[in-house]
Amino acid sequence: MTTATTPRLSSDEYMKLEDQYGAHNYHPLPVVLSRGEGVHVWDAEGKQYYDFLSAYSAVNQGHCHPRIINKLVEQARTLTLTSRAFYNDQLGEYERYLSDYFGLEKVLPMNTGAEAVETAVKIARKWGYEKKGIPSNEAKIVVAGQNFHGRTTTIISFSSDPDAKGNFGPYTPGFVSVPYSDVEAMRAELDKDTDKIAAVMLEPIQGEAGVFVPTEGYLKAVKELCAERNILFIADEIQTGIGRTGALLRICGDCTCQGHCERQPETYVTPDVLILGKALSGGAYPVSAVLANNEIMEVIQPGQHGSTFGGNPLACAVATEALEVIRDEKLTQNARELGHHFRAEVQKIVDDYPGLLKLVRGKGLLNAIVINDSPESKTAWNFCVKLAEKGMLAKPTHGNIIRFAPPLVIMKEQIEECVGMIRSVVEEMDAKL
Ligand code: IF1
Repeated sequence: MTTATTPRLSSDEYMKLEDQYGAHNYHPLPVVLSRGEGVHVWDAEGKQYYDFLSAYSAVNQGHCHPRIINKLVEQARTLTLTSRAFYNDQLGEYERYLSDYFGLEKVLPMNTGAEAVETAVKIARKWGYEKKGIPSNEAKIVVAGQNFHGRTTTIISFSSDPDAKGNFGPYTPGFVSVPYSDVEAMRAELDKDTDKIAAVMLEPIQGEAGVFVPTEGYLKAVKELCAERNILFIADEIQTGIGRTGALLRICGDCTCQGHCERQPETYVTPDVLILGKALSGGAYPVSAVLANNEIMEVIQPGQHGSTFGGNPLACAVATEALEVIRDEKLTQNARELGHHFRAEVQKIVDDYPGLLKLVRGKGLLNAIVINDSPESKTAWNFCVKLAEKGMLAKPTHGNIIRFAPPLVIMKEQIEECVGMIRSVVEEMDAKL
């Protein structure tokens, strides 16, 4: 708590503190945030911004959503952590709620995204040995090039990003990478070693790769290839799930979304293993989960996996409320409608300034523009610095791509105001080309 005897520091001073005492594992934009509400955040000097990163899609419900925060405080006063050595009175109802919400029979609760991905990898391998009959220690999991699934030692073992991977070896074996959005490459790989492949794991849209949307029908085709070969399809919806892309999940299939998303059975598919994180708590607490049907989840027995904090009462209460907010406020629909509007408006800017902007792409409110310059250039970074000056926060990825992912509670007029800011930055930068 701030008291009268601890004066607040300036943004410069806060940045110096992080620089001096924190590990340098990030390179943040020079903005120090101290408050958030809905689509807005404020810096240490009180300047207001629209947040177009949403903590990498963790605050889909908006910053400090009052319902989620009230639930957090209420549960924090009652019971926070019991460990799984005992039952608690929140976990079972939460698991039932998640199971109904996403249409899969069982839930394994964890905390961070990377932990949930690790959990899915372990489940898939064990299923491979015990259900599919893969010879001991020979299971393979097929992933896609340019993937991002987190930062643990096993997960970076199948990364293609030299920064994420370099000098952290030796790496975990058992992963094969194929080009993303290429059905024939996937088919060839799955036909090579079919009896040893336990699973395929994909992001339904590649976030870190720069909001890379696969070709229409890709996910369904991969799911079919998997089903024909007794291979599990694992969907990492940590970033794409929970309304972000204008559907409850990017891969929706038979989910019991109760009218949440466009039901297009011909294009949507059901994953065998579903990984959720980020917005599962609305950003109020680290909550992740892996869902699968009984036949798969039953390979995990007591003592074989877990986490001190996984499934704690505070997490369960917060996550249930966060999902209810998505439903009650129709945030999935809002993401879909305003996403169309955003892309249409930004497309006009792209058309007007082809020298500076290459394209806009995305689904729902997970979008990106590609700057017409090399990934090594500073153009995208400078773009984001200028946007911040105007009152809008976004972050470059892969050098020349800028992701736009506001909280899903954003309104049409606010989208239009932000498109105006983008246009004015483009005008200023284009004049200097
Ligand atoms: C960072 C990106 C976003 C994820 C998918 C698992 C995880 C993530 C699909 C791991 C995490 C983050 C982490 C963040 C940057 C980030 C990111 F730029 F790398 F691509 F969101 F856009 N699967 N994504 O996107 O979840 O363990 O972090 O909870 O700072 O590393 P986590």
